[in-house]
Amino acid sequence: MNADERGSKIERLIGVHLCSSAAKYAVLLVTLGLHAETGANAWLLYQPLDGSALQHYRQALPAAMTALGNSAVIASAQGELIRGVRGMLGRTLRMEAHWPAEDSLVLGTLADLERDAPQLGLAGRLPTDAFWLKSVSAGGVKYTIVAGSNDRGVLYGAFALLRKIALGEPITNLDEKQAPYAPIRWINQWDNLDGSIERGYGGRSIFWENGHVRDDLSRVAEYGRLLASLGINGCSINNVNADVRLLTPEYAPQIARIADALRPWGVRVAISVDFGSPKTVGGLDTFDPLDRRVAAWWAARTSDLYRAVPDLGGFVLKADSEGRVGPSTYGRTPADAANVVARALKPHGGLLFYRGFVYDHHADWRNLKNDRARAAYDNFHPLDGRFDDNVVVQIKNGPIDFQVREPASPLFAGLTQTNQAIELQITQEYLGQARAMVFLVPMWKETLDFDMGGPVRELVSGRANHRPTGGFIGVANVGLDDNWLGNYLSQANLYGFGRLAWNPDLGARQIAGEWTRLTFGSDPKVVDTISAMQLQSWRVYEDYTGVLGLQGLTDITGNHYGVNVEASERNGWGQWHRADEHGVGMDRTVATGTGFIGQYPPAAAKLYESLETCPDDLLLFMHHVPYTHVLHDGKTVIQYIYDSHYEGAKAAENYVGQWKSLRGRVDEQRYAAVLAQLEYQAGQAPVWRDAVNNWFFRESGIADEKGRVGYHPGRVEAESMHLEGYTVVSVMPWESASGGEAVSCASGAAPCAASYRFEGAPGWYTLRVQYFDTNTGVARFRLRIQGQLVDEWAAADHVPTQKIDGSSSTRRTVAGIALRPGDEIRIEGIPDGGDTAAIDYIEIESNTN
Ligand code: GCV
Repeated sequence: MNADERGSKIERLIGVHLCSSAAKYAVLLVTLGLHAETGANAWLLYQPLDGSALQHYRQALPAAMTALGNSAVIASAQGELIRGVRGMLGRTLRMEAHWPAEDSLVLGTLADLERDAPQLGLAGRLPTDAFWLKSVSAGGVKYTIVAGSNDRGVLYGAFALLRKIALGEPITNLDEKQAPYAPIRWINQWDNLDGSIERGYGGRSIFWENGHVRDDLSRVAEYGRLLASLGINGCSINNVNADVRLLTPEYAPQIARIADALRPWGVRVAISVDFGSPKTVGGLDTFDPLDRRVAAWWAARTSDLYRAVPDLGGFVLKADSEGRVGPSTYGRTPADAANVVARALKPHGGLLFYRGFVYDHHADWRNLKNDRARAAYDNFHPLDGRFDDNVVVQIKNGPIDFQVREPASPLFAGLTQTNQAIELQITQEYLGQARAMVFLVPMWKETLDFDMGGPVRELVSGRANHRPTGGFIGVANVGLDDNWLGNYLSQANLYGFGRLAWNPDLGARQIAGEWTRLTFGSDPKVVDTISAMQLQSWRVYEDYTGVLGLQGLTDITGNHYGVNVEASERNGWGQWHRADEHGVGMDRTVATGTGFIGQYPPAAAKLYESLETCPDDLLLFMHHVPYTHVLHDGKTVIQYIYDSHYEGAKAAENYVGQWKSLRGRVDEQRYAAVLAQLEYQAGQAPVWRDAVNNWFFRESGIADEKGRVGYHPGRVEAESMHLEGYTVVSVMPWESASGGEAVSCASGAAPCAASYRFEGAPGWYTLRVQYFDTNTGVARFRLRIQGQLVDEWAAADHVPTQKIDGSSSTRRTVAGIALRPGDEIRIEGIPDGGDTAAIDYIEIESNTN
């Protein structure tokens, strides 16, 4: 290979062409040290090293690289090493087509290395997808070997080597073998064929638009790269609420295009299918799983698909759940349903993922013995051992539905002769929807480490019961947004999921630290601050949205986002918390309740059944208690509710200051975007705090012993202000607005104004305007003090509501206002479309600093 050929091959491999001006620009940015980051490369930034680290790794790493094998996956590994080393060390590895006579990086499967380079003495076996990083000397030449059990293992080894450099870990005298904890390390995407994504907060689908696969699949390949860097080896590409069209012949070549884009990264594609397909698209008069024609249809259709995508990973099936048809139509079981599809996949090596999320969403809420939490175990445990060996029962981490805190699903222990996988939700459906910082790894760790006759991680991976397969599935729902998930900080959850799927023994602290270093650089102040914020964020979010196992007190029949304490009650969805004037919590005990606790193995059941031993964090998930019940920490339930909501909201407010301390240490683009996100969260948290606390105060009649609930010094309700054009409206639910009311400017009445005469002491103040930003238009606001315009802004956010409620409630903070007694504080609202420039209140806070 001549120099030009080598050069262009490298460019092809790394997918970059450094034309002269781009190269100059890149150099300039490197010099400045703080690139403007879009987030597209997530944790694969390969930021330039400097100082002694740069010298060290330049010396430690050879100049040349060779690879045994020429598969697309091995080519990805080579390309990634070139890209990463160039980024971090400013050196371009020279590719050698032949066995190198100089110190080199050598890539290959262990089998190829044993065969082609016996002099290295590398022998043995590695588990599937495992890698071995090894420093070897032979004939006076030093080799850094990246060996894999297969091509995928080589790719994972390449990423691991680069990660070591980025994290400042040693790469000399290497002898490190790593094998994945479980075979299944998959992503599910809930993308619809029209390009929308159910519970997706990072933009439109990277796979689909207008009913077909996108022409441009470059983001799919980039996604494959991110997934491969974590060792993720499968991805389902459409919503589990599956579109039946996907099984029609015209989609096979389209699915094949996605598979082609992901294959170089070792990621196998799977699709979600609809159980009614034999009838709806197959033209049969039935989809009864025990009907021979149905079995034949699944077999034929599956074979057709495998002709187009020979390495298809399999199918995901949601049946008899939330309106999806299933085997119950014919009185058949989930095992009957799973097996008929699994048998069609079996000859092709495919897996059938049958979702354990099967429950009745029309349950009678009046019956205190009804309990949705029981459903997965009740439906699947009796069938244990009756599923074929290429069926995997895919079980959500908790028995309800990705709430802010749930116990581990008892079904993990309820299947010992059936493959299973844990389903974790990376997309933050019930956890702030990419608007709140919530690092989910600590939550996932609690579940994976929970002992149910063996830790959950051992049960789901198949290790505990010696199953042929098992593992981890993450619902990611990335989209076309540059940063994939709608904000920069949520990327830590995708990273964390992948790292845990590879090795669930890793700690949350380690994962947070790694991710921060890889994503924001190694400045210790940055690493410490962001890691600390991430590590506290789940508890903070829980503190102001759903404590003591209450789950999220959100609008569960609507957007799953804003506060709505009673939305879960008096309907069939079964997310009841059963709060009334006497007490709160679901009685799930065996003794007096629904019996859910009895689904756990004896030790866990004993722990939860007794009020003495049930952990406070899950108390109200397991028990119904009076508000005066005293927790292990010595507080009453009601006081704990009040305190934690104040603490959570305060901690959310503190994020802003913590983040501001990083100004100049994080590139301006991410700094500004994260700051805006955290300021928004700091304004949402008090909405939750006040709503939940006021609701429980009214219900229980028990006052906050610290006197805060219902008392807000400095707050002036908009409805008590002097109104011009604005009218007072009742807000539903009442707790989502201060005093249950707001003022709204009917369109056509524009502009409206609410004013207030300040009578406090002269001084410096911070003004907070709590207003509502619905997604029905872009209202504008002006703040005047004594006629002087001091701020104006547009309500241009896209919160998931059209209503004046807890979801749209947000705030504007204006610091540094000098007020004198008699000053008029005046807010003018200019409505737009359906956005009525509604205001809840203002808060005037003395600020002498
Ligand atoms: C894809 C919850 C979500 C649904 C989701 C469902 C599931 O109910 O709100 O959007 O549907 O879980 O996991 O199937």
